Amino acid sequence: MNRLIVHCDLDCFFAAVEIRDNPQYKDKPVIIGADPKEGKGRGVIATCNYEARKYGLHSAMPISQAYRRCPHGIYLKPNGKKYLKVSKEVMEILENYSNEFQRVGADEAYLELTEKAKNYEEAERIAKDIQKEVLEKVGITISIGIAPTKSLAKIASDENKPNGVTVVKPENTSNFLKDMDITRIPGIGKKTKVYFYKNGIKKIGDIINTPLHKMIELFGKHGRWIWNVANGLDNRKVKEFHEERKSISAERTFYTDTDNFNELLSKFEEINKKIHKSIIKHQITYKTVTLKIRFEGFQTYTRSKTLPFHIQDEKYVLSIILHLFREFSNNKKKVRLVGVKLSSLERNQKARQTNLLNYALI
Ligand code: TTP
Ligand code: MG
Repeated sequence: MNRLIVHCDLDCFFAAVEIRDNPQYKDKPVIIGADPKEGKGRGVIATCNYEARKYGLHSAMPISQAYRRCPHGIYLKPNGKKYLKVSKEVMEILENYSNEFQRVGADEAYLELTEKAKNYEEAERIAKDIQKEVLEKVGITISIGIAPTKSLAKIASDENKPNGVTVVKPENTSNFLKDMDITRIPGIGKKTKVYFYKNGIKKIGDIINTPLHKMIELFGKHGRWIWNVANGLDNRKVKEFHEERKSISAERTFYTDTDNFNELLSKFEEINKKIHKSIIKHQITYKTVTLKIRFEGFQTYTRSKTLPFHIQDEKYVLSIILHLFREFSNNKKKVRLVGVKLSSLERNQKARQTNLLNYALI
């Protein structure tokens, strides 16, 4: 089935925010980064607007070099706090457009519209709505790519910057890619490209025309990955939270060790409530519930229960925890610490509501 993946990337993000707040800079080259100190400054450019890019300026260029090329530019120090706030505002808008949302860094995000949009035309209309809403509410522009895979959507969002929408339908993929320099593939930078160039691979079309086994022979695993990208093969899902996030947990230590059941119960309730606040906010579901318990003398135990499906249910988790806790109820020692961990996380899954049948599964 054809997927509809949208990649959004703010245009010259830091510079755009400064221009929004200082409209007098609008048509001037604006450079955000280290202080140029009239050409003697150290450090680099964080970003610059498109006007400054006309002078060959770009991110990571030494600021002294930038100053030589563009001494009349407006040089500003970054204001990280402000950009973080703007980034949050933009992400709040974007995540309303799909339940399958993945933020990447401060100014990029993926949305999966496969379920939501009937076809590429509808996805394009949604992309234009996104641009309009971001501009109206936040005051900066965003470029958007729509394609059947994440890597193609990212390449597409970069195609018509600033303020562009680029649609790459599955049947147009190789036409869209074939004349591009290989550095347009995310992950191939100026340094890595040399190796590919040496082997006669300069354009993405060269990758498409090389058999997979040859790419693997020449470039190993990396060769397989870029061959897949170039051929529109990339199954990665759009996730709503970072892949590194494997679990959500919390624990509490008692002021004084205890064996009072009511005290233990209220601690479990407190921890469980705290975790679920975050779980609900991020629309996460889980399959595994783990109890952690530490007795006086530092003996620590964990016990887990994995369910056959993902759920999001605070009461149900508490009942599992109490069930797991039963094993320790005859322990003569007092409890020093209790913890709860929820893992095997997933997002965008409809959480099953608890019913009596679920309880029977404990
Ligand atoms: P990018 O999206 O790479 O750049 P950009 O948004 O400024 O420009 P474009 O229109 O090409 O997307 O990065 C987003 C922000 O991250 C950028 O505004 C500044 C910051 N950044 C750095 O601080 N250092 C860097 O080397 C890069 C690449 C970005
Ligand atoms: Mg950007």
